[in-house]
Amino acid sequence: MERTFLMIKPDGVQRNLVGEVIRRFEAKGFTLVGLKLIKVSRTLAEQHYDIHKERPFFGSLVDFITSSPVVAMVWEGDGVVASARKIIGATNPLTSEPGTIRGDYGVSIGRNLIHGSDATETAQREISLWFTEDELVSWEPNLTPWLYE
Ligand code: IDP
Repeated sequence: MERTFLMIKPDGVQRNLVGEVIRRFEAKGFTLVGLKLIKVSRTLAEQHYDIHKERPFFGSLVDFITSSPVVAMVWEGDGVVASARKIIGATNPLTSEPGTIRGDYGVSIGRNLIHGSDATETAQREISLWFTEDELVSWEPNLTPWLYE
């Protein structure tokens, strides 16, 4: 079953949106297989956003991600990587569709509430960067037959 990595960023935690974000993914029918609240180290933030290291916003992005706790999560389900990106919405909350997390709760690109892996390969890299194998729980929800034919 496909897995993706999601991180509720410091603004999402500070704005008390942790429950709302988790509610949306639970209600959709995805399965939570890993969850932790952490204060991110600079090393981890820099590794996570390595692809953006030459961008002008890299320093402020790392400052922001390390400024206050984040909620790191792994979710499982058919097509969860692409579906989570749709639930999250476009990078700039001002142009994210209403109904998406960023579209409903954000107003600025540097405070866009949540990260979601952009492809299955990225998801694998991010899951192993943020979680050890024994922090992930494989389980079969009783709801499965009511979610999948
Ligand atoms: P994504 O989070 O939608 O995948 P990316 O382009 O991978 O978007 O950018 C990673 C993160 O970097 C964004 O979520 C946002 O927090 C930040 N970011 C991207 N572009 C800008 C910018 O132009 N100014 C400030 N922050 C940015």
